[in-house]
Amino acid sequence: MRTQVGIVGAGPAGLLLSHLLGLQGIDSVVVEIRALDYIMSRLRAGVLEQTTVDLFAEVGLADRLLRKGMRHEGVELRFDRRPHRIDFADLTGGRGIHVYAQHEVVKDLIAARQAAGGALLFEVSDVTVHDLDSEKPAIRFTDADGRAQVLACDVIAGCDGFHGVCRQTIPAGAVRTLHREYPFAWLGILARTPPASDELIYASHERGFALHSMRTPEISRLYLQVSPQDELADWPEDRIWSELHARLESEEGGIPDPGPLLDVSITPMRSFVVEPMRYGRLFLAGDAAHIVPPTGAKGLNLAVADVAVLAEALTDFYRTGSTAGLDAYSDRCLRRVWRVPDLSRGLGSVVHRRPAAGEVQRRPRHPQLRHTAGSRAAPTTRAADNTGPPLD
Ligand code: FAS
Ligand code: PHB
Repeated sequence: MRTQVGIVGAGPAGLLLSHLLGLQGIDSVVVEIRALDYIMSRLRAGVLEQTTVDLFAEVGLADRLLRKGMRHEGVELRFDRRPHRIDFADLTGGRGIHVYAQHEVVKDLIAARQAAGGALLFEVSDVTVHDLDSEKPAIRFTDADGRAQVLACDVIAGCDGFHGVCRQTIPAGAVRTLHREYPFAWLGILARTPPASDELIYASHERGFALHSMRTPEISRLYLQVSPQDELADWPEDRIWSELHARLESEEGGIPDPGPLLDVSITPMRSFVVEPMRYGRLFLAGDAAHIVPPTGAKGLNLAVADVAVLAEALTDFYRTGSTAGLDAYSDRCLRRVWRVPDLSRGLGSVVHRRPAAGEVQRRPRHPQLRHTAGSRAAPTTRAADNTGPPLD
């Protein structure tokens, strides 16, 4: 088999890259270890920056998003049992966010690839990547029918997530990895109960952090800060609801009624970045190159930004033969990536309760939140960051 760009992983990064390249007449093949049904139902992110929505609209991927997604023009920080709203639209000249589930984004991307006749190979196995420091790298894999395949390409895009094979194939010492584990995790639930708020609520409470998000007018998505040692068995349904109610309490209501749990999971909190995001003809994008705590709701949006830059660089490469864009790829993406841990940690450290934090660390939390919500400068920065910096 032969293609121009071999893509490992059919998450948002790999599928969007294949779509953007297809629009430029550049051939690609996507190889994915999981089944189509699985990746179209995998529960993940839910918040799209304005920058991501604008890009999707530009490349014909926003029809269903704009019809079914929920546009928010602000967010609520909840502390001292009171709501404090940050008005994104007012502070950014009309920008907002869209709440639209990641698996819906993946469905739209798959539909667009299938409509364009894109090559998507699911349920492959034994994926390995080779000759990355040559001009003819290759992806070896076993296809869904058990046949051994070799996909020769000019470039490989490693879009295979944090646990993927591509980054692990890079020789030790050729890249640097920076990571940090946080002393808390998030218990996430999906519940069939109408959201109790029209916008997201980030709640800081002495019992710990809570987040009220949603997926549809009938389905709420809620998160609780828990200990990284906790297991699902430690969190029976009634404990989840009583803790949510305690942490979301407010003089002005806005607390969801308990409802049937559709999904419960615990996600560890970590930051991880690999530098550079490239090795020879292998370009890493999305979670394969960086993981950020979900406090900033940036994971999916960063993956989108990476492949927008990579698609532009590859288009230039195939149009003009210039490798300038490819050579600048990692620096351009890392400039954006390094803004996020600070962002997430910035909010993360004030809304989360640090188990070992002493009085000196705990006391400033709410005054900091009051500043974040109260003045004009701080919320403007927060609004600009949440709605997404422009693709530069
Ligand atoms: P993905 O992980 O989405 O996709 C990688 C793909 O590669 C997968 O389909 C995988 O099956 C495939 N793959 C792996 N190894 C392979 C191999 N060897 N060969 C072929 N294919 C291979 N972000 C938020 O902003 N908000 C959230 O609420 C949020 N919740 C999250 C919850 C969880 C449990 C996780 C893990 C992440 C969450 N994120 C969230 C971050 C998430 O949205 C990611 O940033 C986003 O999925 C990144 O997209 P990709 O880089 O495409 O990676
Ligand atoms: C979500 O809706 O899943 C979500 C929203 C905001 C976050 C993280 C997750 O910061």
